[in-house]
Formats: sequence, C-alpha cells, structure tokens
Amino acid sequence: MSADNPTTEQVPSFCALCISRCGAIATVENGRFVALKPDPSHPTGQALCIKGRVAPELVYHPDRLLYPMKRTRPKGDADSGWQRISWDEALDTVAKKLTELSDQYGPETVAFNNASPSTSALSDSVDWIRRLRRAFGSPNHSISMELCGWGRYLANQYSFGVGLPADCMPDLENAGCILFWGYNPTVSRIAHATATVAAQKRGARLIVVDPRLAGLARKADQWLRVRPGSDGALALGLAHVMIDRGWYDEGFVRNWTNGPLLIRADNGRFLREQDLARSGAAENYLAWDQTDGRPVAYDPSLGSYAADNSKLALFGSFDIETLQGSVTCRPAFQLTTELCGRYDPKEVERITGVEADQVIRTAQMLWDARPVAYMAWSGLEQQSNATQIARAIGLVYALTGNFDAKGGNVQFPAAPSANIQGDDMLSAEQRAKTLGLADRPLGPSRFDHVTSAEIYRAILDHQPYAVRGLVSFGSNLLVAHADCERGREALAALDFHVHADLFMNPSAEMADIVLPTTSPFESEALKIGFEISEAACSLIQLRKKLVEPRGEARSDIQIIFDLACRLGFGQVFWDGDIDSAYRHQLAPSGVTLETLRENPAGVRVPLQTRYQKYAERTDNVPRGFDTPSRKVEFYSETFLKQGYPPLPDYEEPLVGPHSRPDLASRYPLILTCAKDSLYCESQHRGLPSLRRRALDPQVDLHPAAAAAREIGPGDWVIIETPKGRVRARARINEALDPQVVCGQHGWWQACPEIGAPGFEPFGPDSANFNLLIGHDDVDPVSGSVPLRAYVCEIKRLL
Ligand SMILES: Nc1nc2c(c(=O)[nH]1)N[C@H]1C(S)=C(S)[C@@H](COP(=O)(O)OP(=O)(O)OC[C@H]3O[C@@H](n4cnc5c(=O)[nH]c(N)nc54)[C@H](O)[C@@H]3O)O[C@H]1N2
Ligand SMILES: Nc1nc2c(c(=O)[nH]1)N[C@H]1C(S)=C(S)[C@@H](COP(=O)(O)OP(=O)(O)OC[C@H]3O[C@@H](n4cnc5c(=O)[nH]c(N)nc54)[C@H](O)[C@@H]3O)O[C@H]1N2
Ligand code: SF4
Ligand SMILES: [Mo]
Repeated sequence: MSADNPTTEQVPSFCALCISRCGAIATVENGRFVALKPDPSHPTGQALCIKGRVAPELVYHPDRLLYPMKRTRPKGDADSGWQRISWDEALDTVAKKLTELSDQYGPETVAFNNASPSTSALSDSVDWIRRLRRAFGSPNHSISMELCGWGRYLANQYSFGVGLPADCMPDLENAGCILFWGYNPTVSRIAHATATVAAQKRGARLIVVDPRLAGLARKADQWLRVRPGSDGALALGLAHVMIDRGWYDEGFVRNWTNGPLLIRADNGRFLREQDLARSGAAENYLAWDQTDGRPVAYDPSLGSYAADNSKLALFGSFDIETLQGSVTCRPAFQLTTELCGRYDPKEVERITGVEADQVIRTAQMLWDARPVAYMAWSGLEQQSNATQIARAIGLVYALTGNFDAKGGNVQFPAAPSANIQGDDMLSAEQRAKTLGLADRPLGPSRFDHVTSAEIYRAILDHQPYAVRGLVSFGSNLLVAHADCERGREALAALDFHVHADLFMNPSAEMADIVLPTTSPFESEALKIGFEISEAACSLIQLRKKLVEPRGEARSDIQIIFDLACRLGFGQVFWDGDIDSAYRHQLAPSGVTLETLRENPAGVRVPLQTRYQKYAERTDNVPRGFDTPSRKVEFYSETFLKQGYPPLPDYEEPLVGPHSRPDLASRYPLILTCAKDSLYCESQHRGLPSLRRRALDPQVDLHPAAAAAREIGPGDWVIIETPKGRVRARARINEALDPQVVCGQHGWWQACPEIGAPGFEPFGPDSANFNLLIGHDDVDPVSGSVPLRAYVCEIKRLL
C-alpha cells in the first residue's frame, strides 16, 4: 500500500458501539478506517445511527489512551501524574497486587466491573470477564444492571422463569400489536426501530408508554403520557380492564398460570395437600373444582391437576376444612383480580395522568390487535419500584396469552455453543459471599452480581466485609451512577484499582493503573447470534479487525487472557491462546474459525423457531415454566417468604410528590431523564460531528413551567433536588406534562476541536446529572435506583 497504489477495501462488519449491533460495511482506505455504512443484507443492518456513521472519529480521536500508565501522585490530586509504563510492567503490577489482596483478604475483596454491554463493545468480552472473575474467586461483579436490567430480569425470572423481555425478544416481524414501555428504540436500538416501522407498514399497531412524545411515540396508535414512576398503576389498570371486559386469554390463565391455585387467607401461603391430610404431599398445591365442589390437587412435578382443567375455579372464595380447622381460600387469579380492581380507569387517571378512556382503548387494542410483542427498558428500570412495575407489566402480558407465541415475545433458538462464562468455577462458598445477599436475597446477588452502592459500602464501611481492589473494563461509575460523591470517596479509598478504557474519564482518573483498549474496529470479536429475530439469531460472525490498534492499545479480550495467565489461570484460558478459546466456544455449532475468517459477513446456521415451548411434553409432562409451580406466577410465594408483596401492588416512587409531601413546596417538579441518540451514556461528547449537534446538556420543561420561572429557551438553569444541584440548558417542550421535567446525564467531556467545553464532574458548575440522585431510596428487590422519578426545582441561572 502506498499513495501511488491506493487500496480501498469494503469489509463486512458490525458496529458494536451499542446494543443494536448494526450490520455494517466498513470502508478501509490504505489501512485507514474511513467510513461505516449500513449493510441491509445483515439481519440488523437496515440503518446505522450517526454514532456508527462517524465511528472513524472515535477510532482516530486525539484523546485516545495509547499506552499503559501508572499514577505517580495521590488520588484526588488535580494532576494524577500519569506516567507511561510498559505492558509487562502494567500487567505484572496488576497481577501482583490482585494476588496479594486475594492472599491476604480472600478473592472476594477484589470486585470487578465493566461498562454496560448495551452501551459499549464490552459485549465482545463480558463473558470472558465473568470467567476471569470466577476463576479468580470473586463473586462481586457490577455491570450497571441496577440502572437498566435487574428490575425486569428479576421480576420475570420469578414470574415466568426467564428474563423477559430481554431473553424473549419481541417478534416484531409477526406482531399484531407492539407495546413499547419506557423504551425508545429510535435512540437506543436502531435495529428495533427499523423493524417496528416495517411492522407498522404492514399494519401492526403501536402503543408507547412514555412521559415524553419522543421517537416512535409520534407515530404510535396510542401514546400514554404516564407520570414518571407511576407505571405500575397503569399496568394494573390495563389488567383490570382486560379482566373486567373479558379481554384476556382465559385458557392461558387456567392452563399455564398459577391463577387457579388456592391461597390461604390466614397466612397468604398456597394451600398444600398436606394442609388437608397428614398423608398429603408437601409439594402438591390445590385448586377448586367448581363442578364437583371440592379441592383438587396439582402436582408441580407432573404439571397436572387431578381434575380436568376446565373445571378449575379462577374466581371465588371457598371455606376449606384443613388440619388446622376451616380456612378461607381463594384462587390466585381472584386475588389478582381484586388487586387490579383497585385500579379502575378513573383511579388510574388520577394516579398516572393517563385519561381513563385511553386506558380502556389501550386495553382493547392489546386484545383486538394481538399477538402482542412488548419491550420495556430504562423508563421503568430506573425506578424505586422497578421490580413490581415489571411484574405488573408481566401480568398484563400473561393476560394476552402471547408468551412465546408467534408474533409475541419469543425465545428464539440459538446456535449451539459452549458456555464460556465459567459458572462452575466459583464455589458455593464464594457465591455465598456476594455483596448484598443478606439485604436483597432475591436480588442481583443471587446471580453473583452486585450494585455499585454495595461496592461503595464494602469499600467505605467494610460491610459486610472490605472490598479493597477493583478491576474495571470501561465504565464511568462517578458519572453513570447516583450518589457520585460517595462513589468518589469509595474509589479514592481503594488499595488498588486498574481501569481499562479507550479514554480517560473521571472514574478512570481515580485508578492506580490505566490500560489502553482498542475500539471494536481495531479488534476481532466473535458474535454468536444477534438476538432480535430468528434470522438474526442464526448468524455467527467473526468481526474482522479493520485496522491496526492505535498506539499500544490491546483488545479487552487480549487483556483478559494476558492477565489470566499472569494470575495463574492459564489452564482455564487456553494458555492465553484466544483462537483456541474461540474454537472451544464454536465447537458445538459445527462452524469453524477458519470458515468464519473466510466469510467476514458471517455464517448462518439453520435454526427453526419453535413456539410455545412451555406446552411441549416429555413423557406426557409439559415443560411448563421454570418456577416453583411450573406455571407463570401471578402470585409469588417466593416474594412473600422474603417479606415482599406477593402480588405486584403499586407503590408510589419513593422520592415523589405523593410519598414525600414534605418536599413538595421546595421541589414541586418531577424529574426524569432520557438518553440521547448522539451519545452513548457518558461517552462520545468529544466527537466533533456529534457534539456540533448538541453542545450542552439540556433539560426539557413545559412552557408553563418555564414561564412561571421566567425561563426562556436556551437559558442556563440550575436543576436542584434534595440531593444536589447541576446545570443545564432549558429546552421548551409542549408535549410534557407541566409538572414533569426531563434531563440528560453523562456530561463531562470537552470537544476542543470545536471549542465545546467540558463540565466538572463535581462542584458548583457541574452538569453531572447523577449528583441529583441519592442511593437511599432504591428498589427493595433489585436495588434499582430512581433516576427517572425524583422531585426537583428548576431556577434560571443569573
Ligand atoms: N443512543 C444511545 N443508545 C443507547 C444508549 C445510549 O446511551 N445512547 N444506552 C444503551 C443502554 S445502556 C440502554 S440501558 C438502552 C436503554 O434504552 P431505552 O430504555 O430506550 O433508553 P431511554 O431513551 O433512556 O429511555 C426510554 C424512554 O423512557 C422514558 N421514560 C422516562 N421516565 C419514564 C417513566 O417513568 N416511565 C416510562 N414508562 N417511561 C419513562 C424516556 O422518556 C425515554 O423515551 O439503550 C442503549 N442504547
Ligand atoms: N441519570 C441517568 N444515569 C444513567 C442512565 C440514565 O438514563 N440516566 N443510564 C444508565 C445506564 S442504562 C447505564 S448502562 C449506565 C452506563 O454506565 P457505564 O456502563 O459506566 O457507561 P458509560 O458511562 O458510557 O462509560 C463507559 C466507559 O467505558 C468505555 N468504553 C467504551 N467501550 C469500551 C470497550 O470496548 N472497552 C473498554 N475497556 N472500555 C470501553 C468508555 O470510553 C467509557 O469511559 O449509566 C447509567 N446512568
Ligand atoms: S445504533 Fe448506532 S451506535 Fe448502536 S450499533 Fe447501530 S450504528 Fe452502532
Ligand atoms: Mo443500560
């Protein structure tokens, strides 16, 4: 290659900058990555967002970290005194420090964290990070899911036995009705947005629940402008109308949910066979046979009742003779119906601001236009009641009967591959030490994951024991998470902290050693399935390294494997040979690494979607659902036993106008936030083509709220909450409820090329949104943090 002999290559690839993982064609000219275009032949390649299109600016950005560095000045100093070191010195130091900490205090004293795989190319490597962490012996891993994942995951894990909707994707190609709840794929997942537009073109209905008229809400058949955080009441109200009008799949409720199972009024537990007779089975539940007027047993190991299902009562109240005397019992569906009955459309309007008529119209549309495919995300994850909101929406979804049905939410098949996350490497003894297990026994700790707040507590208060080391692959804890000041104290108090990243950020600035990582365009990565459809799931692609790494940057996977060998885990990391690891991972698929290298656009393995797999039978026993009753659990004894409400009753946001009337006069507005299509979380403000389009952090407010405060468009304002204050520029938005304002997080980085300023992550001039939010009032089940429903006041900055 030379200037006289230019080469231009068009390389099939995919953009890994966010969850969309858009199929793309990269142009490489003379060894330089110059453009990225959509690849419509790829199942996620209909379009690219602007971040993808300007990806070369990210790769060649002047602020990229190029060399490993160590700090030479104390943490918290304005100047960290970063000094370039060799990779050998960096990795040896990291391995030595981590080993020392582990030897002295146990491996649990080292926590791991990484940038969310939804907002970075960490999806390339997060499974390997888990493997490394488990081989090391630490149960403590934070991936920001308390901000966008655990609520739904846990709720539906307990209700449906599976993470819904993320693990059972909306089948947009076949849906009759698409429901987006606190989800705006126009910004956050282009591949879903394009698929939704296509679905609408062929006649699918769209319902959007969002306080803002944003993205596809503008093109929706129903846009429900819910008050932030009141989503649970809306879901129960929809369920009420559906049940009341008979707009629900009674067969699904009867056959596949725990709706018929009887609950004792005296203790809230399911009535069991052993309650009726000493010889009765402890595991067997009971339902009411309304034809014969007697209780009938349900054996969860067989998934069957001792009577024909059509005889089972879903409603009613029955006095049943037990060994302890007569006990009133009701079917779980009766109790569910009673709960929903408290949320008639008028009450829903009062709580949520969504008009009663619209609640009814929406319930009818869900029924008439089914199959329903739904997706819910940040809008209801960043809530102090996230888990119960997600369970209430799960209830609505179960009423449609569309779980795993064509056009509903489907568990698409996956190409067979070896699980490389090292699940069996972490002993039960170490798992039992996961931070947060005692406080939130049903929470992330059950899955050996922790929240940032739990890590901060362990670092600062040594509760339940001391965390002294942190290994970070990307992430920006001090900007992404609430209670930033406590976060800063915690990071400063660590004995040892290593951070791998493309850029220095305010959190990396607190590390002892910083390692430079490649962008996804400078590294190879294996992707088995693209999640969103059967076609997408069938594609295996080995993303090509487009260009050589900048400076001495290494891929995260390379760093993980290098570190694993130095820590003495070579034998479970193929002695550092990544190709061998990929071969192991791919073996069950029958696709070889060589074939993938020869076919950079990927290889499709034939997969056939099977629907309603819960009804498949082996030896006449239905597969059912992975829950204690083998049914979808409307009513959860698991929750009850841990002291949580067994039904997903609505609770007001903990820092809202109703639960904190004491704050109402000082903070009369309700604060939420949303992501920007130009930027991923706290990244990308340094890219000129993006920053030019949005120079400063914005806060949207209604014209009436602005006028009452003498605020004009573009004015700098202060957003103030009981926790802190930050600045932003006012943007007037007539579609908002006058009491609701919507901010943006993630602002700290400058873009010197166009003279756009940075913002201090802390202090009076800060624009770090999460200084506004405390960690005190979090979801009791998942630890989710209320970034999307808080009280605030806005003042013009003079
Ligand atoms: N461009 C871009 N794409 C991204 C990211 C990014 O930062 N930028 N981040 C990635 C990550 S990590 C994630 S988790 C996903 C998230 O993807 P989304 O969940 O789609 O992200 P948001 O747009 O923040 O939130 C969705 C909607 O929730 C609404 N909302 C706010 N408060 C409430 C509420 O109380 N109730 C309801 N029902 N809705 C509410 C907001 O107005 C917003 O339109 O996106 C991923 N993709
Ligand atoms: N107020 C408010 N706060 C929020 C949100 C919100 O909507 N509102 N959203 C929250 C959500 S959903 C999430 S997931 C979290 C996100 O929080 P984080 O996961 O911490 O994401 P970022 O803040 O974008 O920081 C990502 C860092 O990782 C680096 N990085 C990017 N790609 C790579 C890579 O491939 N390898 C390595 N080693 N580093 C990389 C980036 O350069 C950047 O420094 O923030 C959350 N915080
Ligand atoms: S939506 Fe944009 S950033 Fe995300 S993968 Fe697609 S092109 Fe990349
Ligand atoms: Mo996220």
